[in-house]
Amino acid sequence: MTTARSFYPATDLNITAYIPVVDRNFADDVISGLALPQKQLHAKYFYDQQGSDFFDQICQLEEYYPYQTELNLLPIVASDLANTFPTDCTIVEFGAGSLIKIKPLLSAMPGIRQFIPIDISGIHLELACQQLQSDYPELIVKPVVGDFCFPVELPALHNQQKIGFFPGSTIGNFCPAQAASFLENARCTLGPDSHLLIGVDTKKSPYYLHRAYNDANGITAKFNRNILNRINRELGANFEPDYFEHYAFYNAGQGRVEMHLVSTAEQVVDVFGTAVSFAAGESIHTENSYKYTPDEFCQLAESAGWQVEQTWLAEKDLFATYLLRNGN
Ligand code: AVJ
Repeated sequence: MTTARSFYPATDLNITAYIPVVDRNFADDVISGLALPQKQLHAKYFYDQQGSDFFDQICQLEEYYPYQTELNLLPIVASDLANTFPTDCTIVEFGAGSLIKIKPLLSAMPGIRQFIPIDISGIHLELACQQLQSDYPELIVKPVVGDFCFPVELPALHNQQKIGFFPGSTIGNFCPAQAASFLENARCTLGPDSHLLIGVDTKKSPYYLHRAYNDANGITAKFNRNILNRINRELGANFEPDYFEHYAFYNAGQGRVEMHLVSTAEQVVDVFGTAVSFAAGESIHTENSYKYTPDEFCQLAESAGWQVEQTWLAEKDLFATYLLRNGN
């Protein structure tokens, strides 16, 4: 109920092959997003196989500080947490991607028995799990392909201590109200006495933020445009990605980096049988990446029923990790 199947068995027709069908959720979201006065696409649709690969390349960029900054902080977090969670813990990671950030936790916290990574990109997740399993043969790995924008059904978790893990400031893709409801949902999913370890990008110099989303090699631009290629591939549209410019800037009033794709010409695109027209200079808003001061984030977490137990700030306050506790 959380993920749309993109294939179904054609048993009625007595054919053994699976017939690909268009993912209705994706198609409907794209059509309705492009019908808005400010055209928009949901950032979760960046992450097909190709988009997940581009995102991995972004993480290797010197300009994209959140990745390496958080990765440097996690061994410290993990050694602080080793005593808090000594035995029989299950970690549930939301938006697990390439499964790199779980490694410092697994290495320093022997109490982690079981790992449940949730990701929207099935093939990417499967490959990453195989790799992780060979590095940590004792670990029980139970991947779940799903969209954590909706409540995700987890495998039965009996009496283990549950720790949610949501690194990378992925929460920044939600607007604050959605972020609060994500946090509430996660609290219900994880249950009483659970914890949530969450990485959140901080507010900082707009120059520094701008650089992180406008890298010199244009990888972020490729990542941004890939969403149009994906729509072409999966929904049979005829976007000409070269006629859309990557545009990213820090919107200080909203406290977020915005990414857009700006049409360089007046054009009409056929999307799944719907004609979508663009004026020259008109944009599709493809991503928000909200930044929070520690005070702002603690308030948000508390409004969603979590208590903030511990805060770790990276060098120069470039990034923050919080340990939240479900008091209920
Ligand atoms: C994965 C959503 C945290 O917002 O910084 C990176 C995605 N977009 N470069 C972010 C992203 C452009 C990233 N998140």
